[in-house]
Amino acid sequence: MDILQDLQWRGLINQQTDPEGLKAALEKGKLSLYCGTDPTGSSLHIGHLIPFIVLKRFQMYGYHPLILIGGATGAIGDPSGRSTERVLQSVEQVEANKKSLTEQMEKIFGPEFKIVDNYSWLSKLNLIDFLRDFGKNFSVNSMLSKESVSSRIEGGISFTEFSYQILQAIDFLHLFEDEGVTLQIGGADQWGNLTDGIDLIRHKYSKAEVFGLTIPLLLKADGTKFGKSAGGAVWLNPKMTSPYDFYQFWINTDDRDVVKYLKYFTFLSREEIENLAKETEERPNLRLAQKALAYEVTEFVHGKKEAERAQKISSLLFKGDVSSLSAGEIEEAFGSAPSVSISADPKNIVDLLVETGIEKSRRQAREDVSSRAVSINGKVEDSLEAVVDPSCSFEGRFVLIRKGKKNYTLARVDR
Ligand code: 629
Repeated sequence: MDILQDLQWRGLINQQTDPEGLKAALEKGKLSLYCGTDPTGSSLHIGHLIPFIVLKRFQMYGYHPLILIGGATGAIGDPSGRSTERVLQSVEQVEANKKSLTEQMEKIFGPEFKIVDNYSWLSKLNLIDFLRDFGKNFSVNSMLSKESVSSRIEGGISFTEFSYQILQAIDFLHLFEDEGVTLQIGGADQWGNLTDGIDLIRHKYSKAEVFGLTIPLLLKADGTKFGKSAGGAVWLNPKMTSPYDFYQFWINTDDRDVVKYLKYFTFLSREEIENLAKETEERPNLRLAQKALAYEVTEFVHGKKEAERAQKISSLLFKGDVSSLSAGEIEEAFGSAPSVSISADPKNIVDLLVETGIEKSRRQAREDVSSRAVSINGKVEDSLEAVVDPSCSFEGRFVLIRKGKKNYTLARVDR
């Protein structure tokens, strides 16, 4: 299988400017390509990840990928895929975001990925040169016809965002000249920006063989937006979405989506993915495909140690075996569950449930305990006389209270 067949099989190709030409160029061997992202936030989320994983796939086939962080374009705002004008970010904000995104990319993709910042060339352009050297090559009519602009004519678009496409085109030209980059990839929303770059390069170098390739927008089987969990976006920054929550997001993938995600997000082989597809058909309740997906993506983003830890927490919780978790693991697993604080002294179970607000009344608390609906640190507690000693569990730091099937409350012990 070559890279294009691989991408095709994975369903990762949306549009290509010149499929035959790109195929021929790839067959020749060496080729450099890039994908950019703007520092509009302090972390990437899993939606951003797709084209960068595609970069990695190219690298695995021996091509040379570059990541561009848009220090300049991030200060302008891409109208692509947006229905309303963006609020300008402050220069300091762009700077801070750029720093975190660069670190994040370095951590995930490693030192063999070159990272460039378009601020280093775009900030050197002066207005007169910009209009003379580049503006002349853009027809306003064609700029207006781009989906990113035409969809905004009615609602309005500023000159700032309207000009964005020229900047991204200059980037492609710059990377073509300086780094020999001949292919730009991006999500489907980037098509207009990619083709602008190719047109600009061809204005100057009429015989240049340059290409654009876009990746389909990922849609979920149930029609809702990909990449959102109950708590909002799924971030790559472990401080914003813990590795355990990240793992959990993938574990919860619908059977109808799981094979597609394995193809998009993992480096498992065709054979491995086809086996998991068969497992999902024949034994969906084992959720082997979801487990493989969660492990692989968590490992790619957070590393082996975190992936194994998330896997362990998840399987112990599934078995209801919380007592084998460490205090740190409890904190990670229940960090987003409701939490209360309690004192360190031993207390009666009914008092505990009422004082923490888990139960509204003593009567209700007694009823739930007697009917075996309450468990403490993973064990059902049905005696009304039971005493809970916070110093006895999870290094004296937590008591984990469960009411009903899965309503967990994490009681943090005051120290
Ligand atoms: C200068 C800036 C370039 C090349 C690209 C860019 C960024 C591009 C953009 N991308 C999106 C972003 O930054 O806005 N103009 O949020 C985002 N991208 C990943 C995918 C995308 C795209 O980071 O390409 O399609 C989302 O899946 O929206 O010289």
